[in-house]
This record gives sequence, structure tokens and C-alpha cells, in this order.
Amino acid sequence: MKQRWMTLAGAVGAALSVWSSPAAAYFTTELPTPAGQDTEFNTLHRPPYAAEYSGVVRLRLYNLAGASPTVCTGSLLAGGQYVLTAAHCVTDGTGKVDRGNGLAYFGMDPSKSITSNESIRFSSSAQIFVKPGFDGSTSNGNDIALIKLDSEARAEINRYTIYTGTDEVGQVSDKVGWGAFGSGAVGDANSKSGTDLIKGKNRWEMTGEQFRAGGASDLLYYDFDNGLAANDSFGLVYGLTDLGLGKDEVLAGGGDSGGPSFLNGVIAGVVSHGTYLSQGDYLAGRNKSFGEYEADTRVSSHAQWVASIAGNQVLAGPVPEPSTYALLLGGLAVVGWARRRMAPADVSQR
Ligand SMILES: [Ca+2]
Ligand SMILES: [Ca+2]
Repeated sequence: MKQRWMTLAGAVGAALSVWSSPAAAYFTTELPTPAGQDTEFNTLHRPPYAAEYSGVVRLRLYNLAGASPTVCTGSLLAGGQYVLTAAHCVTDGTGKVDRGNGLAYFGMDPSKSITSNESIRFSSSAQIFVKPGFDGSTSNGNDIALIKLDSEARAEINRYTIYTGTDEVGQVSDKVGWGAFGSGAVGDANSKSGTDLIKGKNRWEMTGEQFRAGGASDLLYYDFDNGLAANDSFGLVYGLTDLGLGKDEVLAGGGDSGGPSFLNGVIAGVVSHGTYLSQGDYLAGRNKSFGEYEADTRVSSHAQWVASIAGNQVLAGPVPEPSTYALLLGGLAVVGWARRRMAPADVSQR
């Protein structure tokens, strides 16, 4: 099976091209229609501004060497100052931090361009936290990072917690990201430049351990279906027959890297990487067509690490401990957490 490992950060050659780069983002099963029109595409794929996804930020990340910025997506965590994103958005090919400063845009006002929208800066590489173990290769896992903003976002901007369960495979997540967008029928050749948040859904079908021998357990895989068995790549290659979610179905692309996948409003995945397989690809090559796949970083695998930096208020539930001791105390921990949750004044679990 031919596999190429490609990351999705929207690397661009010139600063001015950042916002118009057709590097692509969420691809859908339909051709996009213009924003503002009352169409099924807009109902399904353009979430309202200043609403539940107000804390999904577009990141503009500047290289330490002064090279042109890259664009990624991130999510504001509970507490209001840390943004969750992908490690490959802020590192070089070896996993070392190579971003020195940047901006998180909230995109609250659709009448303004993204760059004239509200943003919060981060000013140094010391405000970037990369998961230890990330080696620059997204297919090896640990593709997750945190950015501490210079100040806390105002209270009207939504914050999110992170998933701590372990039942992600088989579930449908809500996926949302900034950037260009297009249709899986034509691939990225005609993708639109990204001035809107685009949303959709997909179903995680396996972890990295099933995807390949020695694969990372902290990766969650999904394919891009058009409803035809001939383009069901996971069905053809792995026997995981699933023809998708119809018009809701999306596939992540460049500029969506680091963006969230939600289970009931809680972040369970972070966009990492993807390409095509030996079978099922609708348009030959890596071009965001039907039949390609993507992998999200499984956030629950890193919940404890995220909380150790951003605080325990980011956890949507108790973090499972691998040790026997933790298993024995698990029932007590659940009861304790439930009690804390019922007492809103107790915002800290530390
Ligand atoms: Ca499929
Ligand atoms: Ca393709």
C-alpha cells in the first residue's frame, strides 16, 4: 500500500498570499455556494458567526527565522488564554519549535476581512508548548500543541473543554476550520479562498494501530465518502464498509490543521494529516478528492498533558489513569467529578 505522509499546515511562499492561498480546507460533497445565500450548502456548512464556534481561531504563525507565516486553525480552551492546535503548525521537520510569534483571529464579524477582525497576539516561542515525543513526523503521533496568548480572550468568546473518554472510534464528530474550501468531486483545483468558517461531519473508523503496523494509538482516521463503494477507501483497503454521511460529509485540508473535531461540543480531535490510499481515490493523487483520508490527533490521549499546562478546567471529564491504582479508584473519581460538576462555583479541580 502506498502511503505518503503529508501535513496540512497552509505553508505559503509570500506573506501577502497567506489569505488568498488556495491551499484548501474543508471539502464537501457539494460545490460551495456564496456566503449569505439561503442555500442547503450554507445551512450545512457555514456556522453563524459569534455563536458556538466563536472560539475556533484562525492562527497566523511567524517563523523564528523571519520567513513568511503559515496559517492553521486552533481552539480557545476553558480559561480563555490557551489555544489548542497541532504540533506540526509550530515546529520544523524535527519537531523543534520554529515559530516565534503570531496572531489568533476570532473572525467575529463577517462584514470585515479576517485580518481586520478581532485578534490576540502571542509574542514569543516560550509561549508555545509542544507535546513531548513529537518528532516532526505526524504519522508517529503526538501532533498536538498549546499556544499561550498574551492576554485572556474577552468573556463573549466561546471556550471549549477536551474529551477524556476512549470511545471515539465509530462516533461522528463535528468538524470546523478556517481556510479555503471546495468539493471532493473536483478536488483542490477549484477551491475557494478562506474567508469563512466551514463545518461538517465525519465518522472516525479506526486508530493508528489498525491503520498500519506500529501505528500511533493517538490518531483517529476517517475517509471522505461520496456514497459509492468504488470510492470507499477504508471499505476497499480495510474492509471497513461505510459510505459516509451524505451532504454532511467533509474532509480536512490545509489551513484546517490544528482545528477541532467536537463530540457534543467537546474537543475530541485535532486535524493532523492525510493523503490517499492504494484504492478508492476519486481523482488520482493528493488533491482532496473523495476516497482520500485524514487523521486527527486523539485529544483524550493527551488530556493530562494539556491540563498540566492549561489547567484542569480544560477537562470535560475525569482523565483515565493507566495504572491499577487508578482503575481501583476510578469509580470514586467519577463520583467526585460529578459532584464537582454540580457545583458551578467550584471552577478549579486542583
Ligand atoms: Ca468510507
Ligand atoms: Ca485524490
